[in-house]
Amino acid sequence: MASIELLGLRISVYTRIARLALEEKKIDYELREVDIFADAGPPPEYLEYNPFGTIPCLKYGEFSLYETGAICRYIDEMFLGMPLQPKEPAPRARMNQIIGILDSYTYRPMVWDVYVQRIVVTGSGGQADEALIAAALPTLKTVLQQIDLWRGDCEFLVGDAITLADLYAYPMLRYFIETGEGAAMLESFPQLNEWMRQMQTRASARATSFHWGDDSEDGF
Ligand SMILES: N[C@@H](CCC(=O)N[C@@H](CS)C(=O)NCC(=O)O)C(=O)O
Repeated sequence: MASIELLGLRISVYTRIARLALEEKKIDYELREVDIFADAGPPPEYLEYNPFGTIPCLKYGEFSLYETGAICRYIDEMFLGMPLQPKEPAPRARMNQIIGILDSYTYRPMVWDVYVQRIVVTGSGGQADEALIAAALPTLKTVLQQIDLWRGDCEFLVGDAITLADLYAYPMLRYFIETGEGAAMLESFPQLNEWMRQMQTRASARATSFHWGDDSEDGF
């Protein structure tokens, strides 16, 4: 059998989503770090796999694939292991709706506008753009309200089995809760906070920790 390679970065949210899918399915793979954020831009050889320069990209023999949604669904449908998508149309649609919301209205404000400003920019001696952070928060609250409402009393975001919706939400929220604003917002949704704690204990979360040398992520 050909081996699976994932081109990406350990610190990248979308790389982690694909890794979580591989880990949950218990599939062997190799993470190959590609520094798309280098001053010179993505390495030219990477652009041959993905001309848009975003990560991750999956390689399986001669087959290569970029766009995390396509990668995760391929992993789930191609390989044996625990299913990561509901079979029934309504929960499957809800899962896809959550993924759409996370892609369209969450990733940029949550990770770039709040986390990067609050943690990365200030951590390197700069001044956070407070206006950018303030503008991001109302939308992020709406995102959490929606996810919390749909989840109800279920163990995971869509029903009582883990799905791709959980694997998408976790890495974004994991960065968000490192900020004061994110931690406070999540605490105002106690059930979602508990879901986060449960996600954090999973072997897949530990195996894909963002933080070098830290397998526990006991940061909140
Ligand atoms: N639509 C892409 C988005 C992936 C994405 O934005 N990845 C980030 C890293 S977490 C990235 O490559 N950013 C660089 C850029 O946008 O140029 C996907 O689903 O894979």
